[in-house]
Amino acid sequence: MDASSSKSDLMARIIYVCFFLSVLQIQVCGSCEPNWVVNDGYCYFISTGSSRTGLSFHAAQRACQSMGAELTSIHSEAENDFIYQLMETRGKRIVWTGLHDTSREGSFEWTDGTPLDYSNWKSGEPNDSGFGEDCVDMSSYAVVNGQSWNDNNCSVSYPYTCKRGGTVCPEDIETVTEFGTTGVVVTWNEPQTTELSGPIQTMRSHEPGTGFPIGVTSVLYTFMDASNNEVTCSFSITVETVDTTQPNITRCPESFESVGGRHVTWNEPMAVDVSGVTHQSRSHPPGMFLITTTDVEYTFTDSSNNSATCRFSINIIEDTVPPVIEKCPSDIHVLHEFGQSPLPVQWTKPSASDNYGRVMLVDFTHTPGQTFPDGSTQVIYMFADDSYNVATCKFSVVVKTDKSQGSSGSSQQFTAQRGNEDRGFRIAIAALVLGVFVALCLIVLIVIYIRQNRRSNDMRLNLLTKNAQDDGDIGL
Ligand SMILES: [Ca+2]
Ligand SMILES: [Ca+2]
Ligand SMILES: [Ca+2]
Ligand SMILES: [Ca+2]
Repeated sequence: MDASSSKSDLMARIIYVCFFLSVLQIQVCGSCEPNWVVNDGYCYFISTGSSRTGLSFHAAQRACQSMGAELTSIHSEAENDFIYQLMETRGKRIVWTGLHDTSREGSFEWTDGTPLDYSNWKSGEPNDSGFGEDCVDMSSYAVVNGQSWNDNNCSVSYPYTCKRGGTVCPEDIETVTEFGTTGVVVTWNEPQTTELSGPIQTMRSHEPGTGFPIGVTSVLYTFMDASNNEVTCSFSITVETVDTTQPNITRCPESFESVGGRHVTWNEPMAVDVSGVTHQSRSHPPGMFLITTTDVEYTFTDSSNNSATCRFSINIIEDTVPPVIEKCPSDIHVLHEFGQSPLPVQWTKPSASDNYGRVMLVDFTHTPGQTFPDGSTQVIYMFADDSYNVATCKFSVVVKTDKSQGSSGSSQQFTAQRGNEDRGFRIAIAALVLGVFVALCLIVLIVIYIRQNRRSNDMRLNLLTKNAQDDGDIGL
């Protein structure tokens, strides 16, 4: 697309929008009145009626002046194109412009007094043909090489186009800012006016590019010329808040495995949001899971339908190893004396551990402290892990009544545990060793005593012999 077609497309869109809005009597394209169209700071009008009904040049001029305007003067190709588009939009094939040479033949001038700085004469025009042609029309159907102006007889009735100064005022501005902020910087093209001439003083309530708070703010421009003629332009700036930020999820769990345990729990994720989390959903709550991999998903949604998702997986691995029972009691033998009441039988409860997770005592037949009847009774403890692998502890309580014993005592409980047998054996050996040691000591003491006694007798015999010799010597 070349520059000229792009330009004409843009112009067409502007005309269409402004026309449409003017039909709705909404002045958003400037300060032009309804049925007038703003362009580059000026307001334009095309007479109503069919394409062939209209007024003479001078009647058309008076009609424009009655609306505070003049027949249209054209000063650029862009403005000329704009008039073409306006004519097509309103269904006009030909209109009077404000150009004429009624004052002096061949000296064309605009009725609004602006300089003749642009022309678009059709080839061979102006020709002042017939009885003289002093007023200029432009036709949308007779454009040759982009040119369509023609001098014509001023008394011919044609539709006409009027033009007057206007003020280009920005449309109302609506913008948004993220929830939680206090305002936003807004900028706009500053309004212009062609309604006033000469040095114009501009006063504005707000500068473009400044911050505007949330809500509606009115912006007012006031233009004033040297004669204190005043034109105003106002528009509104509406700032609304939006929430485009998804909730922020905290502590989303990592994927994890659970071996054996099908009852799984975790710290559930949470989320925060500037406008609050209004909805939370989860695919699975903590609880029982199948032995497989399960994807778990939490979704948090805010009031503006922004959502955030936390995903993780739980892999349940099957446990086929049963618990291991520790300290399963050996069989217990109880000797019950005839005629006595049976006494409670005591044992230490067994326990169990598992390769994974917890172990539960799921069943048992007896408790320590119970009495048992004569004969053999089997005691059973049953343990299970989270995968329902079961381990069983069994032992017997054997009660035997001794009818040969008197009533000197009560029932006697002993166990056939190998540990107890070993302990008795060791005690017997120790007693035997101690007895041998004591016997040896006694033998040693007896030997020492015998020797000591023999030596005393020898000494006494020697003394008696010596005394007898001494007595004999004295008698001589
Ligand atoms: Ca002429
Ligand atoms: Ca002519
Ligand atoms: Ca949000
Ligand atoms: Ca297990």
